[in-house]
Amino acid sequence: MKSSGSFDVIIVGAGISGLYMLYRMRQLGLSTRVIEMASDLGGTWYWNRYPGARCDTDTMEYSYSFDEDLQQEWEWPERYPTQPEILEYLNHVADRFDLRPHISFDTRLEAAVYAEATNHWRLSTDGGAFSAQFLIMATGCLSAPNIPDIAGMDTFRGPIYHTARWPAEGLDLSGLRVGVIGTGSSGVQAIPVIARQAAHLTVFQRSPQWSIPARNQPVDPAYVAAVKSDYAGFRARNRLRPGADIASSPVNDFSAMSVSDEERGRIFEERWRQGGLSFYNSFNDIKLAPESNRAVADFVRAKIREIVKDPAVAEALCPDYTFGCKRGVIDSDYYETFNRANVRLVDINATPIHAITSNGIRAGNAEYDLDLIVLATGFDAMTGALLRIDIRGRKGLSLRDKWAAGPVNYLGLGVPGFPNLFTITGPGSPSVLANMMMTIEHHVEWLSDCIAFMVAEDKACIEATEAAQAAWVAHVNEVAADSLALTCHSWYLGANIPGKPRVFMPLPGFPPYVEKCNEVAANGYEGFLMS
Ligand code: FAD
Ligand code: N01
Repeated sequence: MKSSGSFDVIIVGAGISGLYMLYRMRQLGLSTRVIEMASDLGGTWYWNRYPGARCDTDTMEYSYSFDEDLQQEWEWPERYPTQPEILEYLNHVADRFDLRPHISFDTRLEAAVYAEATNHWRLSTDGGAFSAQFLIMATGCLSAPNIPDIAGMDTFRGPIYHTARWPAEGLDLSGLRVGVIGTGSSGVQAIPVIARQAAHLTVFQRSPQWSIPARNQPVDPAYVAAVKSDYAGFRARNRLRPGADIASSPVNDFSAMSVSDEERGRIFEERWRQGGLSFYNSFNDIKLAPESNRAVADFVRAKIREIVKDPAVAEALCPDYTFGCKRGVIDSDYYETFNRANVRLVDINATPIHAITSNGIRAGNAEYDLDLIVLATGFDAMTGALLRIDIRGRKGLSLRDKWAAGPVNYLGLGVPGFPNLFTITGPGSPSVLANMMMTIEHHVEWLSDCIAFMVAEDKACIEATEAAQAAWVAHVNEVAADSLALTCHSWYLGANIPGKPRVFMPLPGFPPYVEKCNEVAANGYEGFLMS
């Protein structure tokens, strides 16, 4: 339903964040509308329908925790939920809590302007005009697709699909020669499935990937029963972890270098067999200490060489950059796929892509004939969705100008100069470095409490102060400075987008962040001015 009008609260985006925010605002009795550019709800799980798309957080952890009956009743079949299963779950949540009637689909927010005289945001969309006292951006951290600018793209005679814009009706790839550009999480999930469906697959790899076996399997009923016997306690324990996840596989709280070579190898093997992102918790310093990092990197490279039969292909698949400096990746048969006769790897560092032609892709001196091209090229992460909207705060201040040298804000939630505007999972918060179900719930609950406080105290306007922003940005930079994630090219740093400022955008460490947010609220929303 398209519509327009004036509301207490407008939420942009109907993904996991927007749906829960809507639920909380309706509980407060505020008139609320969600505007969503897609034709249906689900956000990430609506858009990413590529073959093999699924979550890499364990199912018992990647679901809402706010409603005990919901979490007790919902059943997940496997260790990692698939895209259709998560979409079905989100539709169930929307129906269960009667959220759908309050969402305007096919409505893209193009511009938002703060009107000082009325303390309202005026919104222009491709559907109609809206206004609201509070504007909540639930537009997603990984929602603005990165479409690379490759010469000749419009000359290709077949279709080109980005993984996050896959046709809803699906695609029959049988008999086709497919090219995939990109080997991040999306590419690594899609490549083995496409290889099984297509006549031939060519993978264009810019950076080789560190990937750990997912070891997907049916969920163990005994494990589910144990979690459900105290789901609240399980969630509480998760929230105490830096990544708000993997309660089932704790961090070994000692250095990789504190044990013998033999013991280190045994622990890596054990975690490799268990599979999943818990491999990153094999020791407490593999992402921090160079020597421990070298040990884990050598272990994974040895695994790649063991799995991939052609030594030249194996070498091309072995990364030489810091293990864990990009977002962790897990796979089902990724490296094994390169043993298939119908799969070819093209190292585009050695032979760069020059152009897309009518027949395929020209890289180095070769032309690869293709029927369909897949762009698994990721996202303009964390800031992309926000900056694609023309957002103007006090005195016409533009968010694009304010963030020209990189995003700055307070707690990842509010930006000085932009009153009554909040970002869920904004840069400067731990969002993408943790189980996002937990980081989203935390932001939504903090924001609803803040708005409830304002209603109770008869306050109409809230705005982060410049001083609070300056201290917060300094804090984020200081915490991130220790991270090996600063040492390589990744979307955390904006390095995947030509011209984007190189700033480490997320804040490592969920529990101390929650503590800080609690403290701010307990001190009457310290660092924000309310009037
Ligand atoms: P989104 O789901 O991105 O929703 C944002 C919504 O805003 C979208 O529907 C979009 O259409 C809408 N929107 C944006 N701009 C506008 C506009 N201008 N006007 C109107 N609407 C707009 N996280 C994990 O913790 N674990 C995982 O295993 C995991 N797997 C992932 C797998 C994939 C393929 C991807 C891409 C991400 C994954 N993530 C994972 C991160 C994931 O994005 C979050 O877990 C979560 O789904 C984000 O929800 P959200 O509602 O904040 O944002
Ligand atoms: O995107 P990416 P993604 N020419 O940016 C390459 C979440 N997620 O969609 O590394 C050629 O990671 C690029 O190369 P390089 C998760 O948080 C989770 O895969 O920049 N190549 C890289 O190989 C994840 O981190 C799941 O050198 C180009 C790839 O494209 C995030 O979403 C599944 C290029 C992009 O990798 C993003 O993942 C999917 C160009 N011009 C996504 N531009 C789960 O399993 C980019 N590349 C949970």
